[in-house]
Amino acid sequence: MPKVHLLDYVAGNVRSLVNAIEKVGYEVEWVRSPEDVAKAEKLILPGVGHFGHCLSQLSSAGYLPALRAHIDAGKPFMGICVGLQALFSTSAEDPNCSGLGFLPGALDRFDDSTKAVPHIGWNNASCPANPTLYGLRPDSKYYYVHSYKYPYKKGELEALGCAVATGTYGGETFVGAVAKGNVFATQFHPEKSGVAGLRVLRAFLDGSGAKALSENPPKGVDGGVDDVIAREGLTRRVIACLDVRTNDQGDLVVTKGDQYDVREKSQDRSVRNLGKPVEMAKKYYEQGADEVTFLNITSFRDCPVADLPMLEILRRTSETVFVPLTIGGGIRDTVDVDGTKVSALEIAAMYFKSGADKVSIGSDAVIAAEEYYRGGKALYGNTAIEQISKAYGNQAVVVSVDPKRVYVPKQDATRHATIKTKFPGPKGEEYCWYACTIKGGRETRDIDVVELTQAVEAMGAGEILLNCIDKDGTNSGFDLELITQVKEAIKIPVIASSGAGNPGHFLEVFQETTTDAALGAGMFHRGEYTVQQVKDYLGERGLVVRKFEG
Ligand code: 1PR
Repeated sequence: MPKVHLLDYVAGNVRSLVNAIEKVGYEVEWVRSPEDVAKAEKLILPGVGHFGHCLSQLSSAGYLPALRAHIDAGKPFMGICVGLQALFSTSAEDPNCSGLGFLPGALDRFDDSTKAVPHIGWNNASCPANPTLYGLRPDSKYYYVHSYKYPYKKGELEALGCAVATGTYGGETFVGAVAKGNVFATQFHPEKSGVAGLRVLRAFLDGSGAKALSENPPKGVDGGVDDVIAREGLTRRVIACLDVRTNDQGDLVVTKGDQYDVREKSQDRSVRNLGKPVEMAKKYYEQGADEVTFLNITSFRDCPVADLPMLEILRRTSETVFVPLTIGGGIRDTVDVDGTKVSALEIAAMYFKSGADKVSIGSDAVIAAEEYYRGGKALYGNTAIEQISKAYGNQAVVVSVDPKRVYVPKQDATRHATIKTKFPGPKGEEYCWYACTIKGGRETRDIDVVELTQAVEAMGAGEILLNCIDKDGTNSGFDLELITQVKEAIKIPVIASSGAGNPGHFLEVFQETTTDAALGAGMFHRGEYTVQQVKDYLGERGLVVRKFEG
């Protein structure tokens, strides 16, 4: 197999990139020292996390001169995500740190006054002057996850000889991909962008992208993307969620509860078995799921360090599923069966190395948020959320919330953030608040969803997976009131979850709330609807969705 060198300077969560490279027929050779860069013909610099962290790591390990030399020698170079950002001079994310300076200019942060930041999801990378630049297609969508971006100014980079593809999010047009000579970089993750992304990787690896660019060179200032053409491209994300647990025979199965009760109603009360995790994840990927989430729902009892089958599930899934994979359950400091202490960060690292792109933290986030308020909102950097987001970036940390309605007769009957509900309680109560629970809903805590989500946002969580125990498995639609309350409280993206029973429920949650994504489980597992049917339904009604490319 032909080879490509990969510079994994950060934390080792590049498993999905390695899988994608292998999928398109190349073998990864690891760069272990600056001397290895000189040996590389084709080099990929992936990037995760923080600009400053990335650049200072590269700098202290002596990589910067080697990277510049590789680029100056005219050898193929590809940067991904922070790997694109590293090509610029500076970033507002860490003004004290310099980039490679291959391109002039400073990155800035998305404006979060009117939209969720980070920008997470599927968006365009379109280059009207060169529509097939490195395998890009105008109608394809690519998976982005970033808070900082290079703002696109028509003609600026083109005047320097670049071909530029852009995306637009909340009125801000940014550089989605840039190519100049031997250098190509994407802000999006090709390895997580399904078939569309694999095409881009292949175009870099087999040299066809660079060849086509030399035959159809950038058109200078005239090749710029017109503001009028730049259109809002972020799609509505539809996520398939698989609750996984060990059944009574000891096998890991996909299950699904009704209000978190996953046992059959029949007399034997066995764990409901809806199928095999790896096969089902692949099926949803092929139906067009924009992300797949695994929740290991017995993990609050079982130590995940011993839970090698779950790691194996991730490894196998990431070989065939090229969209983001999230894994939740049991991410907290723990003690292994042999008495060894294992930190949440170490557990997360195992999951990332096995192919996860994000980890989802449930119970431990609630405990951490309670301590945050007890300590007067002080942050000490010692929570799982802070440690994992520092090492892998905010985008890698999802907090899964399991709230339950608590009805009250009056708005001020509790210290908690109440809402007036259209669905009064059993005694006609017109107000309710949402209490957070831990251990899969078994224990209710005195903290509400507003408090929890604001605390974890402050700690560095990048996204909220907002379940609702009252709605879970009911097929009666999402809890729009809950979603609205949480969306108003925070800036990070929210995934609406629990209650989806048909495509109309997805349309409703996207139209009636500002949710950033919506997740379904039971309706997909029971075969009532496919992911594709949901997306077709949304698309037919004018919502922007990603079409699956086979
Ligand atoms: O607390 O960090 O160990 O994480 C445990 C994780 O497992 C949490 O994310 C928690 O939500 C989840 N969990 C624990 N017990 C259950 C259970 O069902 N008994 N599942 C459980 C949560 C909720 C959703 C579900 C949606 C959509 N499942 O993921 O998929 O409600 O369902 P629907 O579309 O069929 O209505 P920790």
